[in-house]
Amino acid sequence: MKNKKTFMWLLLSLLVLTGCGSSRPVQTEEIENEDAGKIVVGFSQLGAESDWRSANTASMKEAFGDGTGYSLVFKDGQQKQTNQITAIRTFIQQDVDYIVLAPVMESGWDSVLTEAKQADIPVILVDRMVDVADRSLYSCWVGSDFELEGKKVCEWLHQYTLAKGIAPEDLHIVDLQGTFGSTAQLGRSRGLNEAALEHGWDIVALKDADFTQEKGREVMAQLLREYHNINVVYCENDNEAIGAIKAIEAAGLKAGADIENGEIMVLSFDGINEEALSYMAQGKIACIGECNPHHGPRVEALIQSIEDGGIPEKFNYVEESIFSTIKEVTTITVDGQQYTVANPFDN
Ligand code: GZL
Repeated sequence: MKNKKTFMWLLLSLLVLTGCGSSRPVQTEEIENEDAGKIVVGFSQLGAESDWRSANTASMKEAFGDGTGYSLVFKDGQQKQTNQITAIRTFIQQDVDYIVLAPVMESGWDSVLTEAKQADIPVILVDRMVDVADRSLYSCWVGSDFELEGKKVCEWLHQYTLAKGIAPEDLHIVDLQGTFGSTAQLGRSRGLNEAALEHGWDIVALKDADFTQEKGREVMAQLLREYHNINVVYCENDNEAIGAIKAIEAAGLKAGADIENGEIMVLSFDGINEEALSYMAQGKIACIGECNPHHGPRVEALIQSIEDGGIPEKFNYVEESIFSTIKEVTTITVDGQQYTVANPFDN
């Protein structure tokens, strides 16, 4: 990929310097002197909705930033698929070497990724997945197993109820779902649904809280007005959990693990947000399923593998832990694999 771009740049520079071709000075965005010889990466990030997303963006900008052999063209989709599709079309026009996409939702990518394929530009997916008929539309994907994340947090909850002698039918759970239709939401919601069916838990309600703090607060406040038996809230990310805790406390209730004495147990995902971790230290968040945002180095390694003529693994999962300060549950087993529950404050 790089050689093709370098040749084109040199040819064009020659034309401009010798006065051949157009007399107009070349005024296009993609032909920047300092980009010559660099691998140009167009990154369509879905938004800036959460601390996890900010950490993911920082990781990508570090991996492809100044001083690396790359030139990064970054576009923030502001959580709208139409913006991401426009960004990809811009990358195609700019004839970047690679397109990296963190898709806001799974559906709706077939035509624009077909355009990228027809332009012979490899697409690498990061974080979430796309649901396309033709998997050759992307070279590879790196991210988390979101259903496993959900299974781990739910197994932690199951082990907690066993340790405390809480009957499964006494759990009344609300699911504050992430951005509806995103891979993270689909996987984490599936994990809860399967555990509830297996253990006989009561799922009181499921509501889209879009991975944001404000929506988490708003949705939890509404649910507390509608239902008076909620004793577990399953937040599909930390920002939602912070919002839910603010709603719980605004309603004069208490976030905590003492379900039998009226506290509302808060479960969450990510483990990035300092405020969420401080809530865990205060006992307001009982368990967090880790979700690793540091994909920059992994995406860079995949690009290098392709540059070196290799064919990377199609799906590349990151290792993740589970966090809690509650001593009753120290290990969990999911799908035959044992996981140690880590206390994030143990140094
Ligand atoms: C998970 C990622 C999710 C995070 C949220 O990989 O897609 O989106 O869990 C973020 O915090 O908004």
